Amino acid sequence: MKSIIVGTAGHIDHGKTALVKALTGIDADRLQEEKRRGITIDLGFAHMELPTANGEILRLGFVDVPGHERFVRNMLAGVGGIDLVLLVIAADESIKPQTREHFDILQLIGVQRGITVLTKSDAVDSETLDVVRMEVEEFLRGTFLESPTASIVAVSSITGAGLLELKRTITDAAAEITQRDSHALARLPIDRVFTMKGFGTVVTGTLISGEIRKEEELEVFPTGRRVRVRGVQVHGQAAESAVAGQRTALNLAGASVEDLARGMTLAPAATFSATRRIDVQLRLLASAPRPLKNRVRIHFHAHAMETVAELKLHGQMQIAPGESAFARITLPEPTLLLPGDRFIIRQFSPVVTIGGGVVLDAAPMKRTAGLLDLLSLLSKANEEEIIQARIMRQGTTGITTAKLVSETSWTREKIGKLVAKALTQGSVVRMGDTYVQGLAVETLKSTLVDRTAQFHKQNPLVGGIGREQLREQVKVPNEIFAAVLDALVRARKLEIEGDILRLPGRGVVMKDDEAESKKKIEDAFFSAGLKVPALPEVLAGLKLDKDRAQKIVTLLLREKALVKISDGLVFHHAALEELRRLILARKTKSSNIDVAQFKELTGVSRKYAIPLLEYLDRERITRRVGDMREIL
Ligand SMILES: Nc1nc2c(ncn2[C@@H]2O[C@H](COP(=O)(O)OP(=O)(O)OP(=O)(O)O)[C@@H](O)[C@H]2O)c(=O)[nH]1
Ligand SMILES: [Mg+2]
Repeated sequence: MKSIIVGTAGHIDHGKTALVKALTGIDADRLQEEKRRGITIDLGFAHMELPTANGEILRLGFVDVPGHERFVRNMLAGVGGIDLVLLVIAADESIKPQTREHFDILQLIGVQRGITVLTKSDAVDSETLDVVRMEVEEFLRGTFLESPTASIVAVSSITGAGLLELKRTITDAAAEITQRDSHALARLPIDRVFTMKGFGTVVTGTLISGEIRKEEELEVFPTGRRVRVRGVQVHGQAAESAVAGQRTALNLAGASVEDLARGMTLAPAATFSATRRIDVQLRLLASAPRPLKNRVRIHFHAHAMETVAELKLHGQMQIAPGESAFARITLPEPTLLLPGDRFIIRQFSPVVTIGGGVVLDAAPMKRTAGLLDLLSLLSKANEEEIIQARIMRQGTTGITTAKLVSETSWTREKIGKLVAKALTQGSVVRMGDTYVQGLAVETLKSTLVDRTAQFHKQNPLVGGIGREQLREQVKVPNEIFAAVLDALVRARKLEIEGDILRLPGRGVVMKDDEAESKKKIEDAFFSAGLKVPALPEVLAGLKLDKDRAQKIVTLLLREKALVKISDGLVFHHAALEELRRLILARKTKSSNIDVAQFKELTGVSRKYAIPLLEYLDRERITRRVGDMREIL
């Protein structure tokens, strides 16, 4: 069963609501004030089912919009999700201002299919009807409603003339419409919020993509509130789920009517993020009263939301009526918008529709080099290229699948398929859950090798560069750094020992005086046994400057010839081995030793005894028990 949304459009009093009623039997004017004044103020809804030529059932959800020029903003809130438009033109009045404005909006929003309905055919004679038909054909020339691609049907909602033909035309047109993707991630722009006795909070909207099931957890944008779907209704009947292209009512747990409003959007929890900046492709209507300047305030409408926003043209100071441009729109509040979303802009004052367009990027980056190229690529809609461009612009930072999902609204599966070829070709590399451009990885590899070589050159007395120190220099996420390092080690471009990275075969390069000093330091500690000299004294006796001498000590510590047991207290490892033997030998006599006995056994002063005993504790040769040590 196919579900599509039919919207009305057209000038005030041209018979939109009457037509919906004649088709569906439902009066879409639900407000008291509407009934009293005989005009539509806000969106109205209706539904019906029609059998198609091949015997299937077509489910139609209707969105009836107001024609009054003061309520265009309400019309805009409803027009977002429609698949098929009925452009209503009264035969006794022909084309009027809101016929034009609504039709402009439909084209800017990108509505692809529609039927032009000449209403009130009973109110005119056949000659007049023919004249109006010709005027209308002229008006529609070159647009998506041009005949014979789209039909013009004359009806009377009073006599019922033409209604059967219109129904047939609707089912024919519906057959040409591809059902919205119910496997995509769900998005429901909210157009109504109310409470219902026995149900609690209810929201309605046109489900523009995906599917929403009972018991599902959803996130409210932009507030971030989590809600649970207690119940789903489609066309006034309880259902297990609603799918894209259906007018949908949800009974929600976790939010009251005060927490929700028209313009908010429901989407799967923890999947998307709201944004305040979007890059767009924009078209100024040929009928716009003046050129569009850079940095102007405009009224911005997308889905069911509207706000005042700032518009900045990319690389242009202004555009003339009828022209297109790339632009950045800055919104006052974070909003859930995604590439492909359509929007309308209206002049700040006086308020008239002047243009509209499509969102290209709802996660624009700060760096602007190559921005126009990127936007032109994003506007061409080659999905493989779009994914690659989104990976590429992140450089060596890469981008996770989750972030790609939130940037594109494509599912993980779809993204997986779109990068598959690039992965085999190596133009994209996958590291954990992060995709990185192949070229960026290669650049990173040579940077790491270069930096290591540079380090060797500047620090000949150090065996290699610390892992973290190198990562700090290149500033890439740990996951990517680790993976690239691993690849370099496997390719024998780098060696790693503990936390130290070096070029293969490289290590400390010592000059003669340095080698001599190294030997002197080691000898001094070796011959001292446990009665070690103070380190600064030893270093002072060398011919080297302090800095190089300190590096040699670090080298000896790293080679484990010397061992540091506390601040400023260093021993030769042979002396500590000897100590270990002494202690273990004592165990044959007694399993305990106190500080005095330790001093006697080793001949060291108290100043050394305590740190040495603590060292032995750490090494698990002894264990402190009160004032004593137990030998383990
Ligand atoms: N004679 C005749 N009158 C019609 C026909 N359709 C609608 N009307 C009348 O035209 C008037 C306006 O009809 P609506 O359906 O409310 O017009 P609308 O386009 O919904 O108006 P807005 O929603 O306010 O823009 C009403 O008085 C209707 O009875 C028709 O086919 N023939
Ligand atoms: Mg109406």
